[in-house]
Amino acid sequence: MDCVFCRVIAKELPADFVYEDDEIVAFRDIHPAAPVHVLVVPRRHVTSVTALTEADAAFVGKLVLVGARIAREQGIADNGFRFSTNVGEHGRQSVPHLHFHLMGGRKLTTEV
Ligand code: DGP
Repeated sequence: MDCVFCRVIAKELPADFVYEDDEIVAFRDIHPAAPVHVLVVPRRHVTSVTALTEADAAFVGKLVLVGARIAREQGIADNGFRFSTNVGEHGRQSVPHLHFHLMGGRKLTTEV
């Protein structure tokens, strides 16, 4: 298995998990860019949002709802946060396994 997030999900690599269910996990980013920086990740290996289909519509909704739930649990929902996904080279995606960055805990810049 050469996907780093598949290895994290398989517990072959350590991570600080904040959420797990049968389809989705969330763990803290190894290089946090904000006081709260969590990655919301499908267990299933999907490269990016461009690999999703109409059949994934409900699943995408669940990913967003899990992100909002973790934001509330982490205490950043009231002041606001960013929930974003990078895609491909121009999007500066470095790990080719779909993930949403949940970032908050300070006023973010346009860059981060
Ligand atoms: P992106 O550039 O959008 O593909 O974001 C990938 C993020 O994943 C980046 O912020 C660093 C983080 N990351 C990379 N490898 C690991 C790891 O092994 N563990 C954890 N917790 N985060 C990782």
